Amino acid sequence: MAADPRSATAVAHANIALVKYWGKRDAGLVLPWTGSLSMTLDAFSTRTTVHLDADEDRVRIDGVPVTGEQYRRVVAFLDLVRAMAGRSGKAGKARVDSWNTVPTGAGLASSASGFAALAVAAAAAHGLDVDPTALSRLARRGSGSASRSVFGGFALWHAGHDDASSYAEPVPSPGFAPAMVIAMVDTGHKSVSSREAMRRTVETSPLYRPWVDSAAEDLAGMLAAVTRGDLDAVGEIAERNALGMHATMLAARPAVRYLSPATVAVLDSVLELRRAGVSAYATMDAGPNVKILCYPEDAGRVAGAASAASAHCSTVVAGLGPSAHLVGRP
Ligand code: 2P0
Repeated sequence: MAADPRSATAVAHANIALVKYWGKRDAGLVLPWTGSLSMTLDAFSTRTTVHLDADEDRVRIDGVPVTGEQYRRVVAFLDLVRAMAGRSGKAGKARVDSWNTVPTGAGLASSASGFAALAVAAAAAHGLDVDPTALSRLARRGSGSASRSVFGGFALWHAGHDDASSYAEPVPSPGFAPAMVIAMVDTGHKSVSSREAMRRTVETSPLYRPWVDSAAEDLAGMLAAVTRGDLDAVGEIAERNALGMHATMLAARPAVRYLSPATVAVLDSVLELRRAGVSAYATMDAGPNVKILCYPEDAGRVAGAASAASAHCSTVVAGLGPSAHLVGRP
């Protein structure tokens, strides 16, 4: 039995994958088919407080009570933490209060920062003594990409083959601190969840297996490029990996298409920048927004080009963000 029930607050930041996670081989344990590598951002975070003083689990995001599937997902995660702490029944029921600076469910990694913050806060509230690897494995059970938001800077999520071997770890990148321009063309809630989209892609897309095969080469190349701080190599691999991921879902049955005309207009602006000699490379996740990797000194020009490309595009310039961490007792 762990220490007496208490409260904890944690902050975690969003991460954007440069080599993507897309598809599970074990949905229960959230084991991916491929390894992935990401950059944690200093923009977009989640701050979550867990109080172990409730009769039933209560969850609020941005002040609004969470219900339905989203609630069940959080409760299943809290059950995991309770099991780790040796608590069962009513013991350890939680009040969870979460505040996002990420638009929720818009392909801007809200579940990554959300479950990383929840993992850190819930483990601390239960008095669990867990190292970063164990926290990463725990966060993974909430949402795959959350395994990477446990770490700041660059993080590599090893696909692994079971619960113990599937975790993220930091990738040292001395002196390499690119900017990422987030070009938001639509922050509305996505029509198909990434969870459903990747399930459909794995089960029905004839392009899925070739993408998995190519991902191993992308991951090895990305690891080397990040380690030596080669922005152009990082960008080239990130862009081809993301376009390939979207190709797999376009070929799913029925197709999943997150990319909109505004996405394509911003992608065109990135190509134009490269033709003009600017190192700028795009990646897109489960939504229409575009994330553009560049040197910090070019970020203003890149943001301007993206804004000019699409009428409703707003931009945020991000750098490397910190690890998920506790922020003291509420
Ligand atoms: C990624 N994405 O690597 C990829 C690229 C979206 C596109 O991880 O089902 O919310 O909770 O494990 O982590 C989004 O998927 O999915 C995601 P679950 P998650 O960032």
